[in-house]
Amino acid sequence: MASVTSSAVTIPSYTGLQAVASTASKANSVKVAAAPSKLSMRASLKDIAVTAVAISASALLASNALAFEVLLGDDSGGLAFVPSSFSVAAGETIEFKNNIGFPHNVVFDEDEIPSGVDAAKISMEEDEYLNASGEVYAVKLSEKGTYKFYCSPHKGAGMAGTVTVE
Ligand SMILES: [Cu+2]
Repeated sequence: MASVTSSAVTIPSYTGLQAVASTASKANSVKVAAAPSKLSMRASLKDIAVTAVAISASALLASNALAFEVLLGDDSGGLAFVPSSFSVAAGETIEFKNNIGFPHNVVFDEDEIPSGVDAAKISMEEDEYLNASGEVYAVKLSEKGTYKFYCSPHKGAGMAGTVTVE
């Protein structure tokens, strides 16, 4: 019995999780318990691959039709919103996406937005930051007009922008 157990464990050539699983299902519970590290490692690698696919799919969705994307920090390391001046439709999602040179944030200037709009409701806190590449701050502006915004850590360096909601 002991020799059968060890051969059943070493037979799988690990061409895929499927092969491992079907071999394991023919084994009794003792054998499954004895086949530990390779099986669990395969499973976790597969989980990681599935997660990566899910992330790239949602990133595609987000950057294509559903939202207007603005990068925080230009690709050469400049402290800027890219683009820094743009137009969106009322209610369209704007995704401010952390790129380079962070921490950044997005604060709308309470004196440079349409009257009646509460700057606090559409802004990040002055001391709240996007700290990792790819982090997103998303906002929808429903009132038409011109809005000016800035990044509070880099306001002095000119990191600011204008969005026109049409
Ligand atoms: Cu910044």
